[in-house]
Amino acid sequence: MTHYKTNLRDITFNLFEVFDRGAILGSGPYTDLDVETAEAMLTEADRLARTKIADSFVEADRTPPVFDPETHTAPLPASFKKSFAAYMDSDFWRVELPEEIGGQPTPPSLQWSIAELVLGANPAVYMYASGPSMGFVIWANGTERDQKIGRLMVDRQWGSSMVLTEPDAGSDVGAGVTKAIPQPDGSWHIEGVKRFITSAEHDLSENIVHLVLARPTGVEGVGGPGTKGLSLFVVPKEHFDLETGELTGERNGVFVTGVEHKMGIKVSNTCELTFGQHGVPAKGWLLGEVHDGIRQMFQVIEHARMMVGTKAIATLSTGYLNALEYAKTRVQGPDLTQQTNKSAPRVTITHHPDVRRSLLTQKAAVEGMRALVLYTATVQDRVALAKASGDVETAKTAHRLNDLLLPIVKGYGSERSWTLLGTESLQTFGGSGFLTDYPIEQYVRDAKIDTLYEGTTAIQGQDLFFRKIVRDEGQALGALSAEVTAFLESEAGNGQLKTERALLAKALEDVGEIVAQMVGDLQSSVPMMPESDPRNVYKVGLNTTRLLMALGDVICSWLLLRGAEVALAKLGGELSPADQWFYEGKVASARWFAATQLPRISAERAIAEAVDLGAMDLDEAAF
Ligand code: ST9
Ligand code: FAD
Repeated sequence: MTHYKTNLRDITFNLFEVFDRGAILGSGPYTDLDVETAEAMLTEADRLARTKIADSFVEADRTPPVFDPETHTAPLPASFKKSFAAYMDSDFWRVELPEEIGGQPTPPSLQWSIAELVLGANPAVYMYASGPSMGFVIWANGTERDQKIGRLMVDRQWGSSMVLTEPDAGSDVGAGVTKAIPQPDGSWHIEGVKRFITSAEHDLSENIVHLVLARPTGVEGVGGPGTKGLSLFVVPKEHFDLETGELTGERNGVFVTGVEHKMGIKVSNTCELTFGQHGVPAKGWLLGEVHDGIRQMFQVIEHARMMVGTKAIATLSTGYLNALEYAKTRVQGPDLTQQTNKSAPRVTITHHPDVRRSLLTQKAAVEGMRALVLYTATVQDRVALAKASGDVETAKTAHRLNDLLLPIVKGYGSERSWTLLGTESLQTFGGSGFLTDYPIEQYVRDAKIDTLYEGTTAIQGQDLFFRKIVRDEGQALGALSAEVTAFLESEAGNGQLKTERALLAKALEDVGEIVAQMVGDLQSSVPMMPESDPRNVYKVGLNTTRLLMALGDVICSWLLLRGAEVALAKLGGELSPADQWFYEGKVASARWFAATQLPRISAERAIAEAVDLGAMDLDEAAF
């Protein structure tokens, strides 16, 4: 039986009823795609995810790959290979690629809907399958040579890895010391050790292309300190013929020298990757023949941050649905109104108010965050459509909004998902949740990584405030705020969402004040300002994660209420019982989230406004 429970109804509700994606299908770049075809794709992806892709989820966790130091290999279990093959055979990965290199033009909103289904079923399948998409990045940034490599990665379905982290360079990528030394033939020799590299070794494809950040040496004007001194290199595991892709049989000098033993996602190989230390040079090629590494790598990182947020939310979704199923059948204790009657009939735990609190908390959070992912994806639709029609200004504005939303999808999405999986989904099972008989304990182990890789939550909070708000001069935040305000001023919900609109208005005001406080603290830390104190920037740093979480709550609540508005309109008409319950559930989620989550933001504002330097003044010895 599959571990994976999906909520396709909620995905299609967001896509077609709330965000009206039907309006962008059938024309422009998506001429060949109508709503019916999109729905058929989702139905098939849902079926595949629940069956063949999910099939190896548990077994691969229990029998993870074993690293062989003699051969530098870590082969994957047979069960996982079957799941991977089913995904590759389905061609769903092509939706992320342009037609020119074998892709199927698909709006990002539909791409991420399909991705949710795969990532929830078996996240490592999606990650091992990223080679063709990485090929696209190489193709899009590359010279004629790189474009050939990019195409080969698609045509031959090669694997790939993104290679940034080193033992002393984690969050601080700019501390990386891996070197790149130019060669007379135009190639580079890479020397150094990278760690924690996902998918750097496996036996799912004949070749793996590593995209590596390294610091050029011996070249005038490039390779200085920090991230700006890093360049991006294409480093294959096996050398190949550039025209045909046939492997030459010559091994490149990049070897996996260790695979980590982890808490979760055990089937996803996390590798130490050593360059040029096994008697063979690790040969690489400078991507696009330009020294622009960190900017190029961020094209991959942006995609991967969206992916990690989507993975986290997909896992919470199946965690909630498993918990719900269990709660409907687990009989324990009497109804609270009968608690003094010792012979009262025992009821299923869904009758207990505290279990209902927990279930609604999970349901509302999942639906809010799914809406957050899909709203962000619609902003990416906007970018894609504007680019296709040559509307540069719209593309830029939408890109800025996408930039603002990404740390929220990744940082807020992963924090809320992981926390709720443990405190609510697992808790609903009682002691049984702690057992390996149910998938929840694996979900909790597998989802913890989402708050760590692709930039920890702290990094997402700083990215949000310093780069996406301050450096952007509040433009994207202002645009988003205007969208929320327009909703607040509308008659959304036909009078039935008045209380929730008032709660949202107050939360929007509170979050605005948190931003104002942080901007004030930042300004007061800048030398030249009257009475400035450079240490005041610490006050900002004490509030960045707070802002990330508070803004995430506001956006999720707004999107839930937009959904509730649609649902209320539908509830006025004739409906099947299934639709009646679905729409009632949508309204209930939105109300619950607004009532239980938004009032907390006033407390967060008070905490933010009261911030002082006490935590920074405390001697380390006193901790
Ligand atoms: C990892 C992988 O953890 C885990 C999962 C792997 C899954 C498998 C792979 C799947 C991959 C999918 C591939 C397919 C791709 C398909 C794509 C299809 C389209 N946004 O602020 P500064 C840039 S990997 C954009 O001074 P510092 C920008 O160029 C490891 N760009 O930073 C900027 O220049 P400028 C993940 C950004 O102080 C320059 O960086 N590791 C952004 O030098 C310098 O900026 C991490 O994520 C942004 N948000 O360095 C590290 N930010 O300003 C986390 C910066 O002129 N640490 N740039 O524009 C950080 O992010 C740090 O903040 C830092 C700081 C390193 C950026
Ligand atoms: P550190 O940077 O040492 O952070 C430790 C703690 O300090 C964290 O809580 C962090 O939030 C905090 N901290 C650090 N700096 C700051 C700061 N300036 N302000 C506030 N707080 C800060 N990397 C790749 O390149 N490619 C991959 O494919 C890849 N896959 C991975 C897979 C797994 C399973 C794991 C565990 C890691 C992977 N990574 C990969 C590395 C991952 O991106 C890093 O672990 C992550 O960026 C954090 O770096 P770190 O572990 O060195 O922690």
